[in-house]
Amino acid sequence: MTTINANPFPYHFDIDHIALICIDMQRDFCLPGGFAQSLGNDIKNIAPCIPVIAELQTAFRKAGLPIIHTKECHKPDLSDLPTAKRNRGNPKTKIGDAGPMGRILIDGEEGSDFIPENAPVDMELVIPKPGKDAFYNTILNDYLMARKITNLVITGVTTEVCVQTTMRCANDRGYDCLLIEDGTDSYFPDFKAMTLKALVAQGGIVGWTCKSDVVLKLLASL
Ligand code: TIU
Repeated sequence: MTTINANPFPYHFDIDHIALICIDMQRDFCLPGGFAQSLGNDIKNIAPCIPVIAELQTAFRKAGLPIIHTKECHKPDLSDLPTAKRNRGNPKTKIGDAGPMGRILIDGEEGSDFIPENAPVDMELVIPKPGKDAFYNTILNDYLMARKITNLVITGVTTEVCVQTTMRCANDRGYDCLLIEDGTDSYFPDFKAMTLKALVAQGGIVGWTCKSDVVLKLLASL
C-alpha cells in the first residue's frame, strides 16, 4: 500500500491497481469553433490544466501505469443523441451540425478528437461516451474490473460537468477516486472551486483531491 497526502485525509492505494483517467481533452472543448464555444463558454479558462495533464500522462507512461482517455461524442447518425441534449440551450450550432472542425461533437470528426498535448499514445484505451458519465453506455466498468483497477486518478474537463459526474458514478461503483486539483478546469472558476470543496466534504463523500506535484513526486520515486 502507498499513501499520499490528500484532502480531506490521506489517500491509500496499491500501485498495481491504479489508473489515470483523462476526461474529454478534446478540441471541441478546448479550441475555438467547438462545442464549448457553441454553448457560449470562454475556452481560455480551461487552458491551465492542459500542461498539467500532459505531465501526469508522461509520468504514468514512464511508470508503466494505465491511462484511459474518454471523449464525449456521438455516432454520425445521431442515434445515441437524445433530442433534449441536442436542443438544450438552443445553441446556434447544435451537436451534429457542421462547424470549423467538422461536425460538432461527432465521433471521427476533427473537433471530437483529442488536443495533441493530451492525446493517447500506443494502445491506451479510448472510451467514446455519449453522456457526461464515463460509465453510461460504455465498456469502462468492464475494463476496470477485468484489470482489477480499484483506484482512479481523475483529470480533465470540465470540473463540474463530466469530471464531477464521472467521479460520482465511479464512487458509487466502489472506486476510490483522487481528483487532481490543477489537472481539471471549468469555464467557470467559481464552479471549479465549489466542486472541489463539495467532493471532499462530509468526510470525502465522493473521494479525495490533491495537487499534481504530490502524485508526480510519488511516481518519480518508484
Ligand atoms: N459544457 C461543459 O461544461 N461540459 C461538457 O459539456 N462536457 C464535459 O464536461 N466534458
